[in-house]
Amino acid sequence: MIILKLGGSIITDKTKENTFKQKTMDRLSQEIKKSNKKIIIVHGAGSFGHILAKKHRLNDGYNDEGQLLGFSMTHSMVQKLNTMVLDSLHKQKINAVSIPPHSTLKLNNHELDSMDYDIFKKYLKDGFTPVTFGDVVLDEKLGFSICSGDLLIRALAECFKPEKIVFVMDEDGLYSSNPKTDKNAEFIEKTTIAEFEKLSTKLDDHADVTGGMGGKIETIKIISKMGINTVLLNGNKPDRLYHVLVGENTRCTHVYGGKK
Ligand code: IP8
Repeated sequence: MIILKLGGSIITDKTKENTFKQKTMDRLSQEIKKSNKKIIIVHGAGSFGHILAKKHRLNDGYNDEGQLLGFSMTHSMVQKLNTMVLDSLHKQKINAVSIPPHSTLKLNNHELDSMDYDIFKKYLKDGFTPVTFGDVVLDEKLGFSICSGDLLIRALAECFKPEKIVFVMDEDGLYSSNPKTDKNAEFIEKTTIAEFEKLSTKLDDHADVTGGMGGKIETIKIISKMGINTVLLNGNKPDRLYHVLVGENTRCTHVYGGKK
């Protein structure tokens, strides 16, 4: 089984509120279908979640009543994005079902408090493709906060021990520094957790409320220590996702898991 993260930057235009990249999503859905793999999909919120969440300071938790409408609206927008992702998967006859975090998990001071893993297990067993996403959720200490797709990846990785975790993003993979601002940035094809620990990559892709690329790098370190391999690839380039899903060579970064 594979866990697949569709980054917010690949399925939405992060600079324009609520802009879904339908064509890219449809092509990725085709590649997922063609791979014929058992997959759990996690997608980011992109411009359907981050702009509103920042405006209403939702990751700080409950401070004033005015935030409640912001919470509700953010929830509604990420749910809309999720429906568009599902529609695209359904067009390829993938049996995708939505598992919304706001009703299946709780946080405590930004950390996972409880999560209903059985629902994922049951859907997978019955031949469905569970699709979950970055969402606003209840938080025991803060009232509410944000559950990022990366937090979901960490939790699902620990529970399911997938054969690999695939991050689909808008860069070819990892670089020694930010390729958007540094023309000397070197592409990393393969790395191990030991090498990865030394890497001081600063690849901030916009100021996400949940940490941008910095958050992703932390997540990959945690996953690698579980002994799970991670692959990062560019979803704007046709067929790369398909090649990675079926284990064929393509341009991407492999982070080999291991206890060090
Ligand atoms: O895009 C964030 O999820 P992410 C969720 O996976 C919200 O970081 C609501 C901003």
